[in-house]
Amino acid sequence: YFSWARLLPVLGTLLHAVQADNPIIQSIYTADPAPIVVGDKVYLLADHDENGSTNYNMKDWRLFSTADMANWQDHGVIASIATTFPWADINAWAGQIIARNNKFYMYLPMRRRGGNMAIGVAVANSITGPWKDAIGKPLLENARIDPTVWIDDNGQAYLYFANPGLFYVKLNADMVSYSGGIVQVPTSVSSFGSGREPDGTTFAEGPWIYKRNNLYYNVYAAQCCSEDLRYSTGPSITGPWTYRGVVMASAGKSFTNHPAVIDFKGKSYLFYHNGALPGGSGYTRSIAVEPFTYNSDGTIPLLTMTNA
Ligand code: FUB
Repeated sequence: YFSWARLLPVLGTLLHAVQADNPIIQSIYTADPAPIVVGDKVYLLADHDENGSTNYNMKDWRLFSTADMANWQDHGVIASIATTFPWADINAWAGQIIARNNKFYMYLPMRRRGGNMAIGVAVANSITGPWKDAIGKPLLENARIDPTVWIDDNGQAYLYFANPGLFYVKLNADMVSYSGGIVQVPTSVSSFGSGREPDGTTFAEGPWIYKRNNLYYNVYAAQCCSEDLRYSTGPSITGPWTYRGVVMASAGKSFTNHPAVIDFKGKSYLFYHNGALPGGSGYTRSIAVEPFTYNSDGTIPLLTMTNA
């Protein structure tokens, strides 16, 4: 016999399978999403904001995975400053994982003991670990943060990083060293729009570099602080970049935001963070995701946070 009482839980399950509720991780505070598709799953590297935090003194990095963009498995701490990087002391910030050589490489910013922010690199045979410091020292020093990595079609890997300014190095095939110098990307108004950053553009931090359909994208956190998300595109991984506009117009209850974009099972997704969980703020953030469809010319539509 027909009964709404029986049907509603089934409908609820079906809806949940289509779209996860934001924020997607509700058990802890998370920030700076870095998803990667591995096989039939998305793995999500996340920073971990401590309960009640009033600063960015984060200590470890977390991993989550999903096969359906609705149900997320918690793989726990995959690297921490205390156990993985003895040369660092605090500030486990925004990183990214990439696969190569039948291994996984993870680029992570943290503060060198008694020094500035630096970028380390960890390596693992499986994305769930165990992860080890690959070189026992920083790969990049001098206040570098927010690494994003991409392997171009010719096999050359590029590690971009930021703040202040936008830079890249060409990684060697071993993925744990680089050749040539650090290249600073010119941040002109035509590349990053006219804004209130010290260089007169909108580029602040958090670049996420990728290629899709012969177009290179640099989606980034803009106009610190409160940040929004904007993007530029270019004909090559080194640009020249052309400013394309706003992707998401706020950071919610956070004052930073941080983008990541992937395609998975035929859909495109923007990951970001805000302060949507109870107790949420600029230092107790939550990762969320919005599905979207590229416009036919490859531009990204303006997206709105849900459940912010
Ligand atoms: O989470 C610490 C820092 O805040 C990140 O490195 C920036 O991108 C901003 O989200």
